[in-house]
Amino acid sequence: MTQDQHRMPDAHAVVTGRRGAMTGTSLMTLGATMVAAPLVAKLVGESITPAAAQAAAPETLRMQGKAPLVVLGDRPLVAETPETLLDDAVTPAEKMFIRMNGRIPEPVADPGAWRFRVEGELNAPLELSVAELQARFEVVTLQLQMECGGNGRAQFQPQTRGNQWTSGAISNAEWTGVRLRDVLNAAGLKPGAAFTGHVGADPHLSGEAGRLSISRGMPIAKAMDETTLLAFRMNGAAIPNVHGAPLRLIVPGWPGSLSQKWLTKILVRATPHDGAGMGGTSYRVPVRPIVPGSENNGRDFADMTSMPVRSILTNVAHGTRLPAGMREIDLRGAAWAGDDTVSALHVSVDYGASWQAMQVAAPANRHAWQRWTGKARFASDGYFEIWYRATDDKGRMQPHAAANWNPQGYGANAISRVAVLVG
Ligand SMILES: Nc1nc2c(c(=O)[nH]1)N[C@H]1C(S)=C(S)[C@@H](COP(=O)(O)O)O[C@H]1N2
Ligand SMILES: [Mo]
Repeated sequence: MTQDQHRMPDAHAVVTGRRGAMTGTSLMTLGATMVAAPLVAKLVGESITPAAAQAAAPETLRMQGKAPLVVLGDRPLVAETPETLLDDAVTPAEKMFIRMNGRIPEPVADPGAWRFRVEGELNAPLELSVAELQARFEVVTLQLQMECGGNGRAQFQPQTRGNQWTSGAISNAEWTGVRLRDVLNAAGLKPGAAFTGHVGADPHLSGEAGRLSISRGMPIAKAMDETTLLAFRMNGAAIPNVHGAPLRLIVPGWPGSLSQKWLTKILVRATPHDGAGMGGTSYRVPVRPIVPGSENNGRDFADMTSMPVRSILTNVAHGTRLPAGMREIDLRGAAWAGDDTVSALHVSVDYGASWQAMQVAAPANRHAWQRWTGKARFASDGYFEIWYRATDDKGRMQPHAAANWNPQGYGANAISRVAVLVG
């Protein structure tokens, strides 16, 4: 099998199964009792888990090498990671969310022989194998967050089209590769080099040869950022096939769609790239806010760049029931802010009337997410909601409701809420 001529494996043979309404952690066994209460239904529209927002129980991914992720779509395959599965500082392969736009290609037999090209506005276009990339350029290893541009989409009202992600389209793996910047410098940028365009080898859903499922691009400055990598290893092992082996682009902090999997080519262009997923309302948001639910062709929109600040709570699941008399619970999670860093994480157990500061660790390196820890205190037994809110280093907080409504539902980063019942 060559990289340009994939058979059409049936990615859709992925088996899924129904499961209970809540995510499967040990705490949830107790929590399920409580979630049956109608009050949870009233929370829909906030980011209170997809499970609660759906009448039917979610489908669970059953795929070799993957945890029981929540399946949002199977054609193409899309699965999100419940927040409580994101409790590791470095996201293990099995817990990484999956976003396919086309079909999953067949694994390649010889990863080192995979060919990659840079062409376009360059003095000397290059074609190199993965083995040559590795030998010729400095190899770096970084923890990098990768978040889908549509993460949080389920918060939008009215509902927007696309996969109804809650907060689980995020990963923070440790990627090993070479800097795209070093490769572009070796090829020599011409003065007109202003944008990139990315090409991968996954077959289109239709099966039509040569048709790309997604092909996005970015301004050259982001391509030249020292954390933009051509990655060939993940978490010290081979990249799993579904996550883009043998070679993928990692563009941390910007919409995940830029992080092309099964990467074969990067075009350097004088004008913005015009591939699948560019222009119109694709990965574009209003510059001037529009009326929620209104029609818009996106002509006046701007391409999404850095993702907004967001946080997750990774050790307490929504619907957790705690023993009577319990007055304190340890909390921990992660927070990130695109190209920026997170400067604070606050928790409220009284609907935002008062907030307590948690401890936020420094990122392992630029563009890694940050872990946070702290405690929530309850004045009595009863029903509480833990609200958690991150603030970035520019002072921007997660808002109370998803802002800047747009037809394809990008950039929703409202405060998340997890319900707990004490006693
Ligand atoms: N070749 C290719 N690259 C791709 C995609 C795809 O469908 N094909 N999906 C993109 C999108 S929209 C996202 S959010 C990330 C998801 O990466 P993951 O599935 O490894 O988590 O990959 C991006 N790169
Ligand atoms: Mo995405």
